[in-house]
Amino acid sequence: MNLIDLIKKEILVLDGGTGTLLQKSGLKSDEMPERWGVVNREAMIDIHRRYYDAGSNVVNTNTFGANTLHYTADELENIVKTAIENVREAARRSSSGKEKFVSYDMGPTGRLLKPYGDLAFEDAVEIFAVQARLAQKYGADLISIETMSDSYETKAALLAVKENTSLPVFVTNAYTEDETLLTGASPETMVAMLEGLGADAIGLNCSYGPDKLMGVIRRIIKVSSVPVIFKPNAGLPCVVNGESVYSIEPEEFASYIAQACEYGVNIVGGCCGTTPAYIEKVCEKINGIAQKYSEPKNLSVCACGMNSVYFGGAPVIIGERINPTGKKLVKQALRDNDIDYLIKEGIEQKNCGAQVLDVNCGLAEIDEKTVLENVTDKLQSVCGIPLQIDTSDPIAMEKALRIYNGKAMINSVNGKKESMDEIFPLVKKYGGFVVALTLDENGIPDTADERLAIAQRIIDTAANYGIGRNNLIFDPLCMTVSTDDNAAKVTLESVKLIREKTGCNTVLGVSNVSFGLPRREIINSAFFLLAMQNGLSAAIVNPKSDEMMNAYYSFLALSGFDKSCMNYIGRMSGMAVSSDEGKNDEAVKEDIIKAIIDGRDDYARSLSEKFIDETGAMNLVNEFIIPALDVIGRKFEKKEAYLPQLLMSAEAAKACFEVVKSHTDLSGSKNKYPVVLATVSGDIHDIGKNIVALLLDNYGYEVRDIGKNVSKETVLESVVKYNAKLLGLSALMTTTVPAMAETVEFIRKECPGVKIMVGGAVLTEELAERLNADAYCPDAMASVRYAESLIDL
Ligand code: B12
Repeated sequence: MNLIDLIKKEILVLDGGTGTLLQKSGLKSDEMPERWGVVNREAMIDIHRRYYDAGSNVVNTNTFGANTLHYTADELENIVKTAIENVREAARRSSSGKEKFVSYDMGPTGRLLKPYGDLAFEDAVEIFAVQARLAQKYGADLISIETMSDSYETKAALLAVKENTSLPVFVTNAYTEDETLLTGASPETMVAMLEGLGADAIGLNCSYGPDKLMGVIRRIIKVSSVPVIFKPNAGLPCVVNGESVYSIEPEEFASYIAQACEYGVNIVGGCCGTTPAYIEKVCEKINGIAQKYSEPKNLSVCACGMNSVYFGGAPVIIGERINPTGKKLVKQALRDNDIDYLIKEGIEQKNCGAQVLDVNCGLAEIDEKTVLENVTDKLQSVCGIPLQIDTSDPIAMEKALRIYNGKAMINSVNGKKESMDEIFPLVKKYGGFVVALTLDENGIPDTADERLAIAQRIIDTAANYGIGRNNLIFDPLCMTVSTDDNAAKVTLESVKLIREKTGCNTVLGVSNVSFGLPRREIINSAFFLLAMQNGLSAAIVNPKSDEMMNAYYSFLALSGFDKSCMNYIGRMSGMAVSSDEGKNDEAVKEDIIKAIIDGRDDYARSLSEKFIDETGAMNLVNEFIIPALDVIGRKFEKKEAYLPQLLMSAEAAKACFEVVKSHTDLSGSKNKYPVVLATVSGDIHDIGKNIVALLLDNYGYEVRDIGKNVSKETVLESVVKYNAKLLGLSALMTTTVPAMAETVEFIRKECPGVKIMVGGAVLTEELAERLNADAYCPDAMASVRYAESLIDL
């Protein structure tokens, strides 16, 4: 039976972990598992066979890390071919009477994608594409993308599979304890994005034991229209007699899995620590539980790399400001490629209450295709809310949708055949929530009924492309009332009619209504209120306009969307505070700090350049850069910010730091003595250590900064090579304090003459003493004082 049909009938059983079994069969810790599986075929086939015998329908190939980053093209091809044959052979040898499928296993690259890491999105797509083509060539029945902890990399993998194969594809992510991916995406966001891209089943694997993951799996079940996969670990590992032992036994594990099936999970299995014994128990416990095949949820949603916005409840605000039409400064910014200006507009709109940002770069004199892609890329890395890709050029639209991390809003399609032919294939391929304008070859009709008729035609055509009406949001369009007395009235009727007759959401660019009239915001806000009262689901407005947002928050409070009027009260108290306009010194300081917190590197750099003479180089470090990093660090700790934001802030801090460097006089004579500086092994924080290096350099020391994540052996090598009198070690995490302890001990033993100072946010005087360091330096100045004290020794 075909795999997808089988899932409709019964709960599909995947395999369990392979790592432990491979080790038991002889894999050494320094061997590549994929290569091992090619050399030790019989042992490999036996592991797979045991899973089929235990009751698995689907067994994964031993190809988790089989990619071009780890293997040459020739070896990779041989690995994929052999790995698939191994599972196929195991299926043949198994005595189980169940339906059996061979799944090509696709794990993450192990690298972070740009802008947070160094791997370009298209390079990631190509790495996965090579594997996908081989998987299909050598006869896999499906592809399982698994253990992905970044939404953007997950998209790269899924896109590669869809573009290069016709195989069914399962996608599972690894979630953290706070129910997000490492880079911040929520389960709802992952479902929105992966469904949009055409995954056949979605879920989670690895992470923790099933007990800790019930919350995430229920959130996935609630929103997913495709089958849901649950493949957790056997609890948490602990080391007993040198061996990893997992905390959850097969019986308990299987009970959790059975419970998850009762909630609506459709595909089950195990990850790290699970064995054929777990799968056997799972099969026993789920026996008799009926498959609750996922019903379409018909949600209307868009998403960015972190969160999702749903439509159909309280109206959604879409910020209109990143659009050159009628905006001189935006035009100029687009001409000058001043992306930072657009980012500032984006952040300000978000802070004023926008939930989605419209992005329109349509200006005749620029290359819209390149600029829209670039602006989309930059905005999505710092703004943290979904984008609406707004262009009439389908090529520009595709480029932006391709690199978009999430499920975008798309602006727009209309009732003309040509428009639907161009836009719907893009919506189908990349996923998207698309604005549909009720106009066609004959223009915009005069009556609400005719606009409804166009909407119906668009719905029918979309259905032919496999796009549900939940992914359409109708814009019945509004002309100005200054030239047509009925313009607003017909539009309001259309909003109501389309909502009632089709059930679809509606959106309006509200400000069109007032072209040619004085005091436009007054009539705009009145029209906005009327439209919301007629059922408008979203509005493209200026969130920086008080009139519009006052109308919006009043509407929410008056219509029961604002519990205890909390948002209304919050806004009104916030307004009183933000009315201070003057840009005094304090305001400048706030701007630099905010630029770092928001991760705006260009802006942070330009502000630093502008004000460094006033503030002084070290003040810029102590009063701006460090406090800003403290704020983002605290937000990270409180889960108000995620790793991508931390990374973007660190980049912005670095940009300021470069300015500090270029303004600091490093010409002082280097006649003091050699100092080696390093951040210890396992720790990649180096901003603090760089400041220490800068200051010591400035004071005339011969600084040898050997970088971050440095092993104790390398530290020793440098201490000897440079004949250092003083060694400075940095560590910022509790987890890297042991590495610091080892390094100090090692250097003491090998090089007893060298003095050691330590620093970094986790250290204290007491801890430094325990580590047997000679000095603890709470800040960079302390390192200079300590270095000075050694001059005469
Ligand atoms: C920026 C930052 C990052 C950047 C680092 C970029 C870079 N190139 O350094 C990025 C985004 C990459 C990052 C990654 C991670 N980070 Co981080 N990060 C921070 C943050 C916000 C600021 C650190 C900083 O630069 N401070 C400013 C500098 C100037 O201060 P400083 O380092 O303390 O240095 C001063 C003194 O301590 C002293 N000093 C420092 N070193 C030395 C050395 C010597 C020899 C001397 C004499 C003095 C000295 O002088 C300096 C100048 O005055 C902190 C939060 C915070 N506010 O501390 C978290 C923080 C350190 N990170 C944290 C974590 C958990 C991580 C990650 C594990 C996140 C993840 N889940 O992946 C990864 C770690 C990866 C790894 N293996 O190292 C935690 C650590 C928790 C803990 N106690 O263990 C923190 C505290 C955030 C938090 N509140 O949870 N991070």
